[in-house]
Amino acid sequence: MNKVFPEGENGRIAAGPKALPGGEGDVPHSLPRFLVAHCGDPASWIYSDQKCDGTNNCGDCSDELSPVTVCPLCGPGWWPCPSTVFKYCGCIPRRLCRDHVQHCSDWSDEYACPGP
Ligand SMILES: [Ca+2]
Repeated sequence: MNKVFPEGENGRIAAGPKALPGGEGDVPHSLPRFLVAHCGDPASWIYSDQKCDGTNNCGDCSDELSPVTVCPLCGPGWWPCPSTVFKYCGCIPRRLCRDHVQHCSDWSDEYACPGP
């Protein structure tokens, strides 16, 4: 599938459903249903492969966290914690651990995470 909207850091999509084609409230009926996932806000939608990809695409993390979305545990390159960064939700990339900048609300990225 070709995605035509701008991409953010590391090829990931810049956060926010409003960046998507069609925009808020305009679920593309031309797309197969399995390609579209809804956010906690029913007016917002994302592509299905943006669920559980570690990036806050819905803006409220409903694509990454329960009760709207059930994701597997953080992958090997990720550290589980409540993120202070809008882009992330329940996991942050381990490369952000031990960089002397807080990325977890409990500071576990600096004190508990062993690093990348
Ligand atoms: Ca996501």
